[in-house]
Amino acid sequence: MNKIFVNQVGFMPNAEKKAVLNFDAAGFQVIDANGESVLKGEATHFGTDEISGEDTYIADFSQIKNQGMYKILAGDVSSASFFVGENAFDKLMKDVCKCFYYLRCGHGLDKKYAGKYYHEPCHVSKATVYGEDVPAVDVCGGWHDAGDFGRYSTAGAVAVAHLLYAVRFFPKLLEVEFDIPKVSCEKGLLPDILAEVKVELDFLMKMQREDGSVWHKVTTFSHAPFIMPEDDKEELFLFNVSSLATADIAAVFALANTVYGAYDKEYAKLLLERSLKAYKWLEANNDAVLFKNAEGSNTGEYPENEDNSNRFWAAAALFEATGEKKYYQDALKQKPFIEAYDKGDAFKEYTGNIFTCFGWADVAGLGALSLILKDEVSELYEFVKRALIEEANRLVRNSSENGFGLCMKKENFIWGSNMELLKYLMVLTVANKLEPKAEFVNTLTAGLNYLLGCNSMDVSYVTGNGEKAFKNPHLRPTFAAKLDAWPGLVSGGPNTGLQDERAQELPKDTAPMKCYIDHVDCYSLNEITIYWNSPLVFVLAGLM
Ligand code: G3I
Ligand code: 9MR
Ligand code: ZN
Repeated sequence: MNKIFVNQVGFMPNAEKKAVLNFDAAGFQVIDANGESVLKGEATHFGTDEISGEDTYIADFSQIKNQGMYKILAGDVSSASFFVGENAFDKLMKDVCKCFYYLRCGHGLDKKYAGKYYHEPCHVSKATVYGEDVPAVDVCGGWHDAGDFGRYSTAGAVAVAHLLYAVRFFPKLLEVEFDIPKVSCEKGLLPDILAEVKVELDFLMKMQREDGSVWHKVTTFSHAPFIMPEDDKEELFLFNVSSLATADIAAVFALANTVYGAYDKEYAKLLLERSLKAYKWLEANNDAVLFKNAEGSNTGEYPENEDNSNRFWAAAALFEATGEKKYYQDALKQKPFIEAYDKGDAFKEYTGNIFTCFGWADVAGLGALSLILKDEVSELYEFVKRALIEEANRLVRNSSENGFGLCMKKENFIWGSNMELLKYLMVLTVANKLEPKAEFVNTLTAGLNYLLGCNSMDVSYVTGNGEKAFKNPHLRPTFAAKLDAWPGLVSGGPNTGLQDERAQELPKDTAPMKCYIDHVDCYSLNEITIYWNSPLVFVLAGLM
């Protein structure tokens, strides 16, 4: 079918603006809200690329700078409408941030803020320590991870990190208000983003044992059916501690110490104490303590093969927070291990430089961000700075290989491909701060365009944002309550792995960009998680 793919949300006035046609039109026009044609142009033929399988034509309408709503017309085909203006992403940013509030676990959501998405207190019972004969533990609070009700320490720490690094790099994020309950602190009220993040930090503190180590996760034994969170009354289990979770928590508490220090000295002090306590445990336990699901349990595993990138991040974050050289030396010691591991990983060539990875498993990139913030010239600083810039250059090169200007290769279309993309957009954001370059900004813009509708599925991967936004996330509460999904959720996106039953109905030779179905059953294509929303906050904060 003839289609015009375009970012369905909007563009900043000075941004490069491109749409993609999958047919040969005589020309295209940009139509404003009054139906007037404001620009006529020719689309350039790019050809067929392997990620979309479409024969693409690129329509450049960068000249459109006046604020307003527009759409593109070519022959008898019309695109979705979109906005051009300085505040193009204001609603999107608020929506994306508010999702963390809707995912809160524990004390229930207040109707005043949650409206129809209100729910009763959930998962408030104490959790049994799996396989140990000790009293049950209160770990009430935090955010549900995703479409499921699990709460996982490494995933939570990484989501918090994206948000707090965003605050550090782009303090304007502190001004974003998204209608959540206010929280007092020594200096008055916390900015909304910090009030929301504190919910997860408080929970993560409860996940830390007396000895400093951190439980990998708290979940029921098996995933709940599609019911409301308050109806999930199965026993909660705290599964084993891992050095992965312990290192990630040491890192994120060190980062939070700096951010919260400006608002609440007592809270910041507590965060640093907890970070140091986790770090001491790591020092006393040099061998990696990895994680495997208990026999028969099917909740998220978040497995990792090594803990070097986690220890690197913890050391770098503590170096940044305290200035103590010892932590710098520790980070430096991890570098060769991470490099050796990276060399042995067949996946490397697709994910890019491991020191620029910000995912739930490879967290060395988060350590890099701490070193960049520290801004102290050193071997490691120079190394990560170059890694970020070289990776950004690689992404620019990737973007010339397809009609969508997308910085992804076919191998990036795995479970959570939209996060692969968002991680790349974070790299481009930081690289552009280090060494501003038009190509970095244009590649970033094209990536955001893809997420918001300029893709061969013709869909915006953020709920409630865009005329053709996806509608059926794999998400328990809204499905159980028979409600539309709340706005601002980022879908996992296309995944050639087709790792759920319904996804397997797609033909085997489906192009990577089209390995997607907007169906609630498709957890490997259409789930949502906290750490797919958080990098979008980082990227939007950068654009602000
Ligand atoms: O690292 C491998 C690579 O070597 C391989 O070539 C490539 C292609 O298959 O896959 C890479 O591994 C993928 C891995 O994620 C790393 O990104 C796996 O295939 C893929 O199955 C795995 O998916 C993870 C999924 O859980 C299943 O474990 C997702 O990243 C992760 O986001 C997701 O997390 C779930 C939680 O378990 C439970 N809560 C919901 C959440 C989101 O779906
Ligand atoms: O709903 C679960 C989702 O959050 C997870 O990402 C996914 C993989 O762990 O598992 C989903 O639960 C499915 C379970 O694994 C198998 N039976 C069907 C469940 C979804 O309805
Ligand atoms: Zn809950």
